[in-house]
Amino acid sequence: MATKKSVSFKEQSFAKSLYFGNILEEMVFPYPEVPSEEKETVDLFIDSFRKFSKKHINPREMEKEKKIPKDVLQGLAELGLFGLSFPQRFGGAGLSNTAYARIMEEVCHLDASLGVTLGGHQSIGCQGIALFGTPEQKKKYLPDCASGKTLAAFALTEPDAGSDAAGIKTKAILSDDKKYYILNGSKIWITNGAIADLFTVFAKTQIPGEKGEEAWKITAFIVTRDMGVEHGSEENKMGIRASSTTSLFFKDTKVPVENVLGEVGKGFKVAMEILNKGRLGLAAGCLGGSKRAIELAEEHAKNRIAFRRPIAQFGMIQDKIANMLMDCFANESMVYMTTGLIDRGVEDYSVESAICKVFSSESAWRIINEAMQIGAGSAYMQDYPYEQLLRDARINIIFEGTNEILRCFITLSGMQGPGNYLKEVGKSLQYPLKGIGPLYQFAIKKISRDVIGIGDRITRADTTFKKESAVIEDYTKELAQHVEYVLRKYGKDIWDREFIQKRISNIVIDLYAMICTISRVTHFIQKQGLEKSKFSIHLAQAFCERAERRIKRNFKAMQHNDDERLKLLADTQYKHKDYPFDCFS
Ligand code: MYA
Repeated sequence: MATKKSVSFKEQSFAKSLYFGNILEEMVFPYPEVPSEEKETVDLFIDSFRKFSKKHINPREMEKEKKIPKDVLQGLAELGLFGLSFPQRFGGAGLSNTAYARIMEEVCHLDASLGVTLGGHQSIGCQGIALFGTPEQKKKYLPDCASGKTLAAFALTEPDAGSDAAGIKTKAILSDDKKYYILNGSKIWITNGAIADLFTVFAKTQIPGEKGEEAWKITAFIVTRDMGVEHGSEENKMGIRASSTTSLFFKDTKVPVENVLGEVGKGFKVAMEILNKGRLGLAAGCLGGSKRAIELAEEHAKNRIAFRRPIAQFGMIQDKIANMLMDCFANESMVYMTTGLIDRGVEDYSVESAICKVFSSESAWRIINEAMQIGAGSAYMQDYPYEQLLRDARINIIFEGTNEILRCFITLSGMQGPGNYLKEVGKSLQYPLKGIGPLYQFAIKKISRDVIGIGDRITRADTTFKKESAVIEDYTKELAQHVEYVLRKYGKDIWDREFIQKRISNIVIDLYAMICTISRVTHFIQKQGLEKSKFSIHLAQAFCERAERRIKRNFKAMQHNDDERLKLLADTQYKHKDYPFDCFS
């Protein structure tokens, strides 16, 4: 009888395994739990933040003034909020990824600008030093970053390089004495641009290529303001107005060679790894905003009387509240599942983190928008917090990787595994002896999936979720079949098939959301019994039912769609300057 191979947490990616049709349930069951000592620490942070904010923070006022007062930043620094996840030996609080996310959630529950400032600093601004810094760099820079004495920023985006991050033009040329890199170029839309003193900057450096030719590759640098960094004026933004967003300019900025972060020429990977972490902080922030919106909407719905009843009792309001809740619950389950995976040592969480960012930002947008509808006329007025919440939330779908590029990433990165196997299988058939290894491995994966069923069963979910588990199993199998089909059909041209990428990413997002949700509620049931878990069981089942419908639609549309017509419509419109119809012509 076949026995399951034990899964090494560190080497696996749960989301990527779905593309092979495998469900690595050992990774997602049991739902990760925070040790009680860390819970106490987080409670202390949250409690002190709440007390401080009650006295000193006025989100509406900060938005009007378009800045966070210095004493607020100072107060947050004193509370230890600038170095939450950095090691204690460098002055940080040494919190886990889960604890960090929980505190970011709390901060953004109050105000997104605060979250963006703190996140811009430690999720991405100086995160690179913690992840890739040498012992000297960490010793030199992290303590001041952790204490809040130095505020940090992440400088990647340029006028001609946003989603296509590899296209940056800022150059770093090694000085003749080889002691400095001279930076020239500019960056745009940099969070903390005007208030930061330390920047993680990405620039192209000249590297000898494999055949002796020179190639320009990205390198990451730690740049401090005093090396010569200028910033532009504050951007006038739709939301997160109290946070600082400016351009940055480097004009013959001399950066010592010791300030190269990671390896020369390997800066793209440095940027991506930082963003993998950053996207989770953002997802946790969106969760905070979503919870706030639900609370506001609920309060309004209970108190607003129409037709002699609180509007909370009307079906259309109940429908909204229920949908907001289940989206938020699924989002929360995914975010803390993913941070839990990282805390348990998983190294590749890039796809999971992108999934959380996409789901979180879009669900927050839906939830806040629905809260606004429930709050109706009042919510539209600036005297109430809804409209600021809505404006603040919009950016999340855009920054730290637009949701469009992240959907491409989720699909293409996930397909890379099966793609490589198929490529190797192709080679194997050409050179059967040399390729016996890959061919054998692919066959094993395929047989284990299609015949024996290894790795495609959910055995650890509570029996309450029998139906949901079966749906995940069936659709994971179907996903792998579709992946194999499109890879065989399009080969590497799949990168240019965005309609397909969108559908596959949406299926994977929903599968991940479903499994995280049922794992979490299974954990509740084991801890507190069925009766006390009823509310969460209903939430999970309601969410899964909707996710199932979406997945079904997406699979169906893989075969039956009008993608070509949509392309034609867009291309035809591009030939016109304006909207070409008028009811009078
Ligand atoms: S910061 C700016 C954000 N910018 C972006 O996110 C850029 C988006 N673009 C990309 O991510 C990349 O360019 C993509 C790759 C994905 C499109 N992890 O050939 P490739 C590897 C690990 O596919 P490209 C901001 O907004 C890949 O496997 N590795 O590259 C501030 C390959 O490796 P290998 C990765 O086609 C906001 C290699 O790289 C990853 O050029 C402030 C090349 O890949 C990855 N993820 O494009 C926020 N991706 O060669 C403040 C790729 O070995 C905080 N690779 O095969 C807010 C918090 C609070 C929020 C509160 C709200 C309420």
